[in-house]
Amino acid sequence: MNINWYPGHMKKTKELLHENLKLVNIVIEVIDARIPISSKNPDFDILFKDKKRLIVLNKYDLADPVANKNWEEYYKSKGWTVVLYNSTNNKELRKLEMAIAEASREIIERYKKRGLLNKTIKAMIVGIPNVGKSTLINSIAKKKSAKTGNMPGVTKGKQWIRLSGNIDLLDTPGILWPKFDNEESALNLAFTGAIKDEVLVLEEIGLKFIEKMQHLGKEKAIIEKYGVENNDKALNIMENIALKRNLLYNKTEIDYLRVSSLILNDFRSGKLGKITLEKS
Ligand SMILES: Nc1nc2c(ncn2[C@@H]2O[C@H](COP(=O)(O)OP(=O)(O)O)[C@@H](O)[C@H]2O)c(=O)[nH]1
Ligand SMILES: [Mg+2]
Repeated sequence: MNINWYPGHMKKTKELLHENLKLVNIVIEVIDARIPISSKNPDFDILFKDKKRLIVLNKYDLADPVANKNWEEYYKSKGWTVVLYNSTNNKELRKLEMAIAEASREIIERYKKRGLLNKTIKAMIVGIPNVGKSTLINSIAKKKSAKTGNMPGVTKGKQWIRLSGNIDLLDTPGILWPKFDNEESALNLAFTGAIKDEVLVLEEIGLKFIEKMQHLGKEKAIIEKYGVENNDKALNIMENIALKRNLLYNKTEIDYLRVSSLILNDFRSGKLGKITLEKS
């Protein structure tokens, strides 16, 4: 699979990321709990090596509860603060604030020793497309008042959102690019919608998704959702779904595009159940 990622805009996006990184002590990396490896790029460990890290396993409401626990432990064992989060539920905001406070503790201690009691901690949100950065920032901004930064060293016009515990969050996220080092990661990104459908052959992605579910031993989620007969061949399952749902051309031919869209949209919106595509 050959995917052209971010044609053209990447240079400017990278420059902005580097500029904003200089302003913050903490990097809040949002990843997709359904694909906790593919929605991360190991290159960023170098990019963020001087920063405190908070890993937000976002969309955990769509992911498998047991896998969520395992992934939380996995990233904690790397020494990072980790939080399972649902950006669409602002009742969870307190949980996020507490995680940010935990990640800030060391820096606050250091400030205290130097007599800097009221110094604010500055944080920014980063992540690849579609992990929920904007949803997260908007939900925070709605609850908190945004203020224009006029602090020394802060570029004029940048907006900061004040969180509890003297923490200022930059209101624009840093956009990262995923690593396409193997087809499996690229497919995982396609399944979750992190790659725009327009650049994909959706019929192929739908088929690969059924194969992936078979590989994970989770094909039952598909079989039961659409009430079709199971089959070792993913293509047969797909065709059975199309027949069942009447997704046909001229009343006879399978409409592979529509049946693929149906399955992928149902997965993306959680209608196939809580599914994690990667094992820790
Ligand atoms: N179920 C669920 N959906 C989410 C969550 N966070 C974001 N989304 C959805 O994921 C999609 C992409 O979110 P967006 O904030 O635009 O991602 P961004 O590209 O990282 O800014 C949107 O449809 C959001 O509603 C979450 O925690 N749970
Ligand atoms: Mg966004």
